Parts: sequence; structure tokens; C-alpha cells
Amino acid sequence: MATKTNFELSEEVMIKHPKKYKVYLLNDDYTSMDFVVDILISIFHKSYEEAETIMLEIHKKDRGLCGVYSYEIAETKVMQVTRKAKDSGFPLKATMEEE
Ligand code: TYC
Repeated sequence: MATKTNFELSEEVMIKHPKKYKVYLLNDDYTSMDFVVDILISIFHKSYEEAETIMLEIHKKDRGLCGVYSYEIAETKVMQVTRKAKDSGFPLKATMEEE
């Protein structure tokens, strides 16, 4: 079998190990706790109990992990949070970072 070029090897790595992105919600003083729980249920598909735990973690530690996704899905989640928060008059923010 012919030896694979570095390019072929790196393509193979990219296909088998696509980068993943962590999405976090950030704490602030104005967004209501109920709204954050609702975001975690509706956008991040958490149960009510999980959502409450994550919301309280953010409230105490300033940010909380909501999920790990491909780049496109993570970007969409961040946009959905920003839009829903803006529409409801809350300053809630989400961020994403490479895992
Ligand atoms: N700190 C907010 C309050 O006391 C609640 C809150 C929790 C806001 C999590 C944002 O991502 C957040 N009302």
C-alpha cells in the first residue's frame, strides 16, 4: 500500500476527530433565574432539574457549561440565546470555546 502523504493523514484526522465547542452561559445581575432555566430547557434540551442545577452554578461561579457541539451547532445555540434574551429584554450572554 502506498504511503499516505501528510495532507492525507491530516484530512483523515479532521474527518475522524472534528473539533468540538463548549457553549457556556454567563452570569449577570438582571436576567431572571426562571428565564435562564427556560433557555436551558428549550435551547439546550435539559430536564427541569438539570436546568436548575446549571443555572445555580452560573449564578454562583459566573459561568456554566451548557453543552458541547460541532462549530455550526454551537454557533446556532449562541445566536438563539442572544435572540431570545434580546426579545425578552434580558442581557443574558452565551459564549463558545474550542474544547
Ligand atoms: N444572577 C441572576 C439573578 O440573580 C440569575 C442568572 C443566572 C443570570 C444565570 C444569568 O446565566 C445566568 N437574577
